[in-house]
Formats: sequence, structure tokens, C-alpha cells
Amino acid sequence: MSDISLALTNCARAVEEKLDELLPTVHTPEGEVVDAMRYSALGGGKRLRPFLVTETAKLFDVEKTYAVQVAAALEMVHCYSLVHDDLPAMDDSDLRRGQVTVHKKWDDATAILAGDGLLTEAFAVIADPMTHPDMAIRLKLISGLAAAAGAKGMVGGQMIDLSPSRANLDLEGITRLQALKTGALIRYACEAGAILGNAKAEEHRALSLYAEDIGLAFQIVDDLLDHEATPEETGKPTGVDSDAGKATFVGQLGLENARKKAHELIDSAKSRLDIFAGKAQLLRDTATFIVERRS
Ligand code: GRG
Repeated sequence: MSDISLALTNCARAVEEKLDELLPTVHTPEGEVVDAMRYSALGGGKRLRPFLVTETAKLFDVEKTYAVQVAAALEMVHCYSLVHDDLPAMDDSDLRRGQVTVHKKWDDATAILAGDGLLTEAFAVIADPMTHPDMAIRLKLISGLAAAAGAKGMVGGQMIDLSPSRANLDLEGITRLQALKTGALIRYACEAGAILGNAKAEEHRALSLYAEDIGLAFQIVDDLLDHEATPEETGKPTGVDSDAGKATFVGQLGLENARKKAHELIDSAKSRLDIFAGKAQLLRDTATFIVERRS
């Protein structure tokens, strides 16, 4: 196993243990929604956002337990977005991470509540002093996550994605949509490490720029996989965006130029990390992993 695969696996294990601990099963009438939250949060996935939190935190020698708490909270927000995105009113998908989606296993109402529960719990986790003893740092983590997840970030991007004008977006419009919809949480993942580590302004900026590059590359690769990969590889239906007539990076640039653009962004992302020298090698490898991924 390569260093990056091993590191991703180890991070996924640590975050899943933490999620299991943070979302205990309850044997009361409301326990059903907790079961659905656990099904979503513990149901696989690459755990890329948690990995970015823990790896960027390592640059500043942050205590691992703090980084894992933030990583688990961020994964809860990501899982909420997937549960809601799969609903009939949004992407209407039956398959996620190779298993049936929450609204198919339960029903729409339970899926809505499970997403709401995950989103809300994430903020409770970050507010907990176990996440960091310094209240000012916890506050920065909370306001950063709210900005990334809300109407100026992921929710705003999702709104554009669902709007009638979506089909006619040009390259600039698609780039902005994706920077909000998927980029904002990826950027937060990298900035969380900088916040936890009280990074200097130039270090924080370097990580933000790295995150913007890999976030855009991530989305271009997602479009490429939508065209080229099988549902068995991705664990979700493919060909969805092109079939829905949505403007995509592949549609705008063509397959070859989209692939070229993703590689250029990855090279740029790696150069953003020069300031951290050898300490950031796994983050450089993460950038390569993003462009080479098949799921
Ligand atoms: C419902 C508010 C709201 C937002 C939904 C993130 C999102 C916005 C929708 C997901 C739809 C989608 C397929 C987006 C493309 C990129 C993306 C976020 C893929 C899923 O993330 P991965 O590949 O998934 O990191 P895993 O399962 O590995 O965690």
C-alpha cells in the first residue's frame, strides 16, 4: 500500500471511531433518526475532508485528538449534504457510497431529519471544549464552518446547481458554482488545520490557495468520472450530470482539456506548499490522489 493510501486508511479509521463515539445509538422513540445518521456517517467514503483537516493540523503539531474532533464534525456536515442531495427534490439518487441512500432505506422525512441532525450535531462537537481548550479557536472554527456550509458556501452552490439557469452556465459560472458547492468545505478542511495551529497569515493563505486548487481539480475529476467511470467504481450512478443536460467542465472543455486542466491545478496546488517544505509531502501526495482517483 502506498504512503497516501495507508495514511487515508488510518485517518478514516480514526474518524470512524470518533463518529461512532459521537453518535451513540439511543433506544428511545427518536432513536430511528440516530440510526439513519449513523448509517450515513459510518457508511464508507474516502474521508478526504477529514484527512485534509488532520494533515494540515499536523503541519503545526496540533494535538491529534483536537484535529480528529474537527475532522469528525466536518464529515458530519459532508454526510448531511450527501443525504439531502440524494433526496427526490434534489439529485434523486438511490445509491451512495455503494449502498442504498438514506431516503430509500427509510423515507424522505427521516432523511431530512437525519441530515438536519448531522448538521446540528457538527456544531455541538466543535463547541465542545474537548475540541480545543481555547474558546477563541473554537469560535473561529464554528464561524468558518458556518460560512463554508451556508448560503455563501455549499448551500449557495447547491441553489445555483438546482436553478433553471444552471444548464447555460459558462466556464466562469461553473467554476463559481463548484467553488461554492464543493470547494467551500474542502477549503474549510484545510483552513481548520491552520486555525487549530494558530498559523501565521502567510501559512493560512498558502493552505487556502492549495485548497482552492485541489477543490477545483476535485470537481473536474468528478465530471470526468461521471463520463468515464462505472457505478461499481464510484459507488453512485454515473452519467447523471451529462444526461441531465447540465453544463459541466467536461462539456465546456472536452475530455482532454478537462484532464489537462485538472493536472495543471494539481501542479499549482503542490507549489503552494513550498513554504512548508518536506513537512507537507502527504498533502502533495493528496493532490496527486485527487487527480488519479476512480471513486
Ligand atoms: C444538499 C446543501 C446540500 C448540498 C449538497 C456536496 C453536495 C452539495 C452534493 C454532492 C453531489 C456531488 C456528487 C457533488 C460532486 C462532488 C462531491 C461532493 C462528491 C462527493 O464527495 P466525495 O467524493 O464523497 O468526497 P465520499 O463518499 O468519498 O465522502
